[in-house]
Amino acid sequence: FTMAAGGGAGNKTYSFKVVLLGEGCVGKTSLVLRYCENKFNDKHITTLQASFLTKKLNITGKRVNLAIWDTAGQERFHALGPIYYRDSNGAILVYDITDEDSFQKVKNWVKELRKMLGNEICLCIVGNKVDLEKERHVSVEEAEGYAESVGAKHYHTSAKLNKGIEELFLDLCKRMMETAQAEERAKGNGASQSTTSRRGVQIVDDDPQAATAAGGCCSSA
Ligand SMILES: Nc1nc2c(ncn2[C@@H]2O[C@H](COP(=O)(O)OP(=O)(O)OP(=O)(O)O)[C@@H](O)[C@H]2O)c(=O)[nH]1
Ligand SMILES: [Mg+2]
Repeated sequence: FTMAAGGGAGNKTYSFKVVLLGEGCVGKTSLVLRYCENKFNDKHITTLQASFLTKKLNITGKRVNLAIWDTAGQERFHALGPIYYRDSNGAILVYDITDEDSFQKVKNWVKELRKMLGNEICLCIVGNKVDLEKERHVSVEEAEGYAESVGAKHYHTSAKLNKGIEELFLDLCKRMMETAQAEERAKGNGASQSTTSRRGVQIVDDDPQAATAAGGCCSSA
């Protein structure tokens, strides 16, 4: 099928997997909880291994199911990273703007992801805790310049004040949709097997007869 099958836009459901990575205590869980449940907890409850939440969106008439994987930042869990990022469509690399080391950690994740996955994953670099602007230790210019230099987009968020989070996920979804559409077109043009299935993207047509599940996917949809 093609993107236009079934009479035009509005009849597709995209399923994307997104992973959050970053040092402990930068606010990964807080960002996900704010986004999915509009909750915020002042206490730091360390994530063990990883946890998973889902979110449904409708973007210009197209349904998007997000599976959001919140990973543990503690160094002892680092080796589990590949389990969660391997088949992700997008990665959100979070640092705390008051903590320089956490920004260095983002750079390490970028290196690892580019090495393991190449350019096929949409990267977001997120400076969280912008409500603590007075204690900022990572310069905006440096962070944005770095993001641009590695082909990532940079965002400023506060899970505490619910700032920048909707924009972050919406923008990421749009980028992942563009990537999926480009891959679909490539497939339609007779290009070799798309990498879509490897990365777990699934585009399902509403028409059950035309429905196509593009390979093994993390989604239960
Ligand atoms: N001021 C402020 N504090 C925040 C913000 N986001 C998170 N926090 C606090 O930072 C601490 C750590 O937040 P978590 O979301 O648990 O951090 P995490 O990155 O999931 O940590 P690990 O699970 O250990 O990797 C908590 O005390 C949060 O309340 C924010 O935007 N502003
Ligand atoms: Mg956590």
